[in-house]
Amino acid sequence: MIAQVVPVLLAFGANQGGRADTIRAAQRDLAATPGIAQLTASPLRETVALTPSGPDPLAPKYVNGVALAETTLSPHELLDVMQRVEHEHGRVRAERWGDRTLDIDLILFGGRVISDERLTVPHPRAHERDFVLAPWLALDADAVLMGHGRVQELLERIGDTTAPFSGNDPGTQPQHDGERGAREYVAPASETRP
Ligand code: A4P
Ligand code: MG
Repeated sequence: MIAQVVPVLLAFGANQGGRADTIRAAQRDLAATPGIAQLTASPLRETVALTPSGPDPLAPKYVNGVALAETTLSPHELLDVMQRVEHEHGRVRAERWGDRTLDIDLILFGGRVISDERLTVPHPRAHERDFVLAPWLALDADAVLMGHGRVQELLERIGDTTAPFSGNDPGTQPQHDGERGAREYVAPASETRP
């Protein structure tokens, strides 16, 4: 049987350590994983930490971004890969919405609606998060979030508090993400066809 190729949207967040380097390394790891191809990453944004009691400007800021990709993995196989990559980049699950070196969320898996004990897709909070919508819009001006409509309109409705990330985290190599343009091909397509 030929596996079906499904477009997916992944969201990345980090507010500890070398935030941008960790996200870019995780995206490279995902792009090199069998069954994941055509990974295209958004520019990164710096964002205020959203905590269970609301935005906290005093908490360590996040770097956030999204990536579009294609996969022949099942949703749960993809979640396993995402959680392995989180773990390899030092993610410790301590408290919900707690500070983290890396969080990877599955926002969309093709047109599938999934609701079980491990996975809720489309991601139930994506439509109200500027730190997901803003980088997604930079990647795809026509993006639509299934069940909620155009990303541009959603972002206008909630307001965009995110900022371009062009700085460096202490101890990391200089990078100027904001100058690279909206699309960054993390791995050549020829190397990563599923
Ligand atoms: N899970 C269910 N659905 C999904 C999905 N679509 N994608 C399950 C990924 N995981 C999904 O996740 C807990 C469980 O959710 C997983 O075991 C998986 O089976 P987690 O990553 O261990 O915990 P978490 O991330 O703390 O919880 P949660 O509810 O996923 O939080 P969110 O919604 O990801 O929010 N502020 C800023 N500025 N930027 C951020 O990126 N992120 C969060 C986390 C909070 N505040 C933030 C940011
Ligand atoms: Mg998460």
